[in-house]
Amino acid sequence: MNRVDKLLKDIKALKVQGARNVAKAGICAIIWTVEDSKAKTKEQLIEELRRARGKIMHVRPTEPMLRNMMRESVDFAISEIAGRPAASVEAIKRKVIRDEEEYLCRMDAAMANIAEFGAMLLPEKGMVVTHCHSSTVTGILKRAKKDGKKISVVCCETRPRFQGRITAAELAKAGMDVTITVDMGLNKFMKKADLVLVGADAITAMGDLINKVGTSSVARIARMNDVSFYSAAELYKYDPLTLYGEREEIEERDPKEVWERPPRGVKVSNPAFDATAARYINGYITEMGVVPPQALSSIAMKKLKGGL
Ligand code: RUB
Repeated sequence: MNRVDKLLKDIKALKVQGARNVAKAGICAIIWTVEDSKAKTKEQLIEELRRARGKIMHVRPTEPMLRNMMRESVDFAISEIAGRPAASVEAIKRKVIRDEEEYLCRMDAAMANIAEFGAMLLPEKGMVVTHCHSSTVTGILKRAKKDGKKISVVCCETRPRFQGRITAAELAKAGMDVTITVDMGLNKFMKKADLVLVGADAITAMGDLINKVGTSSVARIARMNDVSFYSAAELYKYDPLTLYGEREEIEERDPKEVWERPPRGVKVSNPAFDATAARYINGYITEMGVVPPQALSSIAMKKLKGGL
């Protein structure tokens, strides 16, 4: 198995998890495709890039950030190749790799902005509830700590794959006050929470949020307790297809993740994500600032250069 296929297998198996990490891995897979390419002509290189993009885009269905970045970066690479008729194939490969690395740098810059905006939103001292593991959320929380804020964090364990443990371990390592609870154990904490902060896998044209299954219940519990609910998301999480009425496909994962050998007659449901309606969301923390769900679509469309 070549290293690109191995990486895609790791994404499928959640060894690489979270929308940003998956999108970064997608860019990395394009870089490796070019590094390992045997293409002798530009046409062959374009064909290899298109084939790799097709494979990468479909590795996790509910990840518009991956799709958007694959569309944009590979389209850009193809236009660069076409626009340099005099350049050698080797020179073109080097250029494509540099451009893809630029995408990774821009992702880091966007993350730094989100961390700054998010940290400003948090109180000087207080409790934040989160769900699953979002690198964007942990980035904000660590930035808040660096800014001197005293934040305690409660995270759900996030069955069946326990991504909450990744969050808890990461924040504890960063020296933060963190508690993990069973997924339905939030009630006790929500009464005292100042804010809920979750990540995003997809955002629809209506401003609805698709994130780890259970997020919509967390949002409802927050609303019942009058606690503000924010999602931290790069604008690439927006899915432009939803502007045309397309529904976000929710990934259904292997039932064995829930119950290895259930008794005969027991059906197992294992959706990876669920949808939280915009009305439960106070705002999205993006690289352009904190925006209400209703405004996200128009701001995101400006960033997604290729649109669809
Ligand atoms: C992860 C998850 C995260 C988002 C955002 O689900 O739902 O909240 O992907 O993460 P899974 P990030 O573990 O199934 O990938 O902020 O890192 O993009």
